Amino acid sequence: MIWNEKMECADRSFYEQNTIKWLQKSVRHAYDNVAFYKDKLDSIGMLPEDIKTLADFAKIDFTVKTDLRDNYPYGLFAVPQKEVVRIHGSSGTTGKPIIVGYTKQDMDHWSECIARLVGMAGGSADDVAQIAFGFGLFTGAFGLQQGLEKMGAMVIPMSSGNTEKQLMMMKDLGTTILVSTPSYALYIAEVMAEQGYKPADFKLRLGMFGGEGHTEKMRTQLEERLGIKATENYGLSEVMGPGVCGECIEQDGMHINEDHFYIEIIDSDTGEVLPDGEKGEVVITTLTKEAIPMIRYRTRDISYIIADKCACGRTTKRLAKIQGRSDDMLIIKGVNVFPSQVESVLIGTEHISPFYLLVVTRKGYSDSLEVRVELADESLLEKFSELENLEKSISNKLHSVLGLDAKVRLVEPKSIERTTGKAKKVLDLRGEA
Ligand code: DLL
Repeated sequence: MIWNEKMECADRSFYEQNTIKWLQKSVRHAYDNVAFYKDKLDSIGMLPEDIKTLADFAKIDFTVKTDLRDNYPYGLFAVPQKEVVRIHGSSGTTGKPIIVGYTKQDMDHWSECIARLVGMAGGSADDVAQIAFGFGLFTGAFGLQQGLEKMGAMVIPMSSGNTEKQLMMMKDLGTTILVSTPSYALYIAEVMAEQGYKPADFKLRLGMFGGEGHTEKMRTQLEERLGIKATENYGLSEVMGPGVCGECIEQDGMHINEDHFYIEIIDSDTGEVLPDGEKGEVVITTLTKEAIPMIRYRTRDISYIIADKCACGRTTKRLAKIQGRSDDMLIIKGVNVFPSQVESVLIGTEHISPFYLLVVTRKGYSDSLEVRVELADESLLEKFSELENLEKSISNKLHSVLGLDAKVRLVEPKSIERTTGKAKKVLDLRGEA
């Protein structure tokens, strides 16, 4: 169902006419209330009202993650603390988190954006949604919860972990939508099979996955193992959390909530804005955020914009599946390697499980990549020549995709750590030599 037809199916001219006005308004709010943005505009002699075209807007310097760290905790807030009703933070593992805030109106907008995403994914008020993201500073769980409730769905706030209980609730309460990271969903599917369940034993029909990417092959695995249609959605704490964009059932790019976010794609090296369809770094500007507006925030995520009409009837532009993060990219012997390239080779290969780990080491000046691949079951453990053939065939495939020799190490079933949140797929030991 289309939650907000007026906004999601508006004529393109509506967005073309209003985007500049919305940008001006958001920049004005930031300029008037946050010294950081006032300095940014003053340094180029620009006032918010000088933004007459998208090219004018592109003259404003980018905002980056360290700007949030440098202004920790409240330095980028644009409203007095008493107007802030909620705090969230980034999922970073080391150091101080990034802190973001929401006013009452921000919370309303957030629920609205998520309700649209639920509709896009094919959810409705009839659904029972199990949230298996961790509740806490992470934006995923609370964000999805309030939007699902706005839609009228029934929410089960399970949080992450305790997988057997997740399955019990899923079965007993008749869960129809699973909300989690794709890697946790895969783990849930594994435990489901171990316990002798089949997808048909559950009412599950839809996955709303996000917080990290997954390849198309991984999507197929999730759909088959859980008996669902798997959709994904994208966002980041700095600009709201989930709610920026989400896939419709066509599964071909994520519809952007264009009345709340303006997305540019830039060339990471030159900073130049690229046309629709060209791949580069995603830069997001919030159009309505009150508590902490973000102007031209560099996400480090790599994607492109799909502007043609979607078969679902929505007219909003779409963000293609995130291709990786520029800081996920490994450079090994001068070759660029994204974990997603490795995943695209591994997933679906016979005899191996979808869990893997990339280990990068350095000896002297030479880097090497080892790909730890887990055997699906014990059946090959004693068969030396078959193991050797499997290893060789994976290594050849990796060579043709990566253009690099990677050592493939087959490891025992269940020996790679499972995750209930965002998976860590790379162990880079180069700094430790
Ligand atoms: O992960 C917000 C979120 C929660 C989005 C739940 C969707 C669902 P952060 O913890 O700040 O916020 O992490 C943001 O996660 O810059 C991407 O690198 C990555 N990410 C999030 N969703 C996707 C996705 C949330 N669908 C960072 N595909 C972002 C690929 C994603 N990467």
